[in-house]
Amino acid sequence: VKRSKRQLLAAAVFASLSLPALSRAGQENLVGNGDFEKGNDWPEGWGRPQTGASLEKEGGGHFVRLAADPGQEILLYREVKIQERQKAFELTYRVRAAGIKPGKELWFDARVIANLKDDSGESLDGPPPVFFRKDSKDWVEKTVRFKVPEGATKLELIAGLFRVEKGTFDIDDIVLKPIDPDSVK
Ligand SMILES: [Ca+2]
Repeated sequence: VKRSKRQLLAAAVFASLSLPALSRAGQENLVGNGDFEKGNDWPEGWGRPQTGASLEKEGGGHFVRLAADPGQEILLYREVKIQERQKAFELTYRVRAAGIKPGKELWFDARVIANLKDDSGESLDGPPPVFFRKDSKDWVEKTVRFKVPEGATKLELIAGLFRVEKGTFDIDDIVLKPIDPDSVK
């Protein structure tokens, strides 16, 4: 009895150690360096906006801060090629909007957009943008799940400040992973 109990315990410990690793491996992030932890004064793999963007430190990690420059679009941009077998995605990220004063038009705010395009560059139906026109108070985590429309071969990820008058938009932990399309309503 003693022995089998020990075996059981060993199995339980093994399971608790191995399960998170397995699920991480099964959830490969298609946005490399989406947590901005690789790189010195700017994260590797990310184009740097001409003005208003910096890599900041907080709580032992890093995030990107975009700071408003009136009339300017200060954007992080990433393109992901969509594989044939990928029929739906889950996009998650953390953002913090502070002191946002939107610009004149409805879309002149802080927002994160996922554009789906076909080979000719034509935009297809994608998820609605997530936008902020005022403070988020603190970091907020967002999750967007969507199906890949027929013919989509490219996903454009754009996060930034679209001609806002004032404010900062902090971004971290961008994760894009394929999911089962049946899990998206
Ligand atoms: Ca980070």
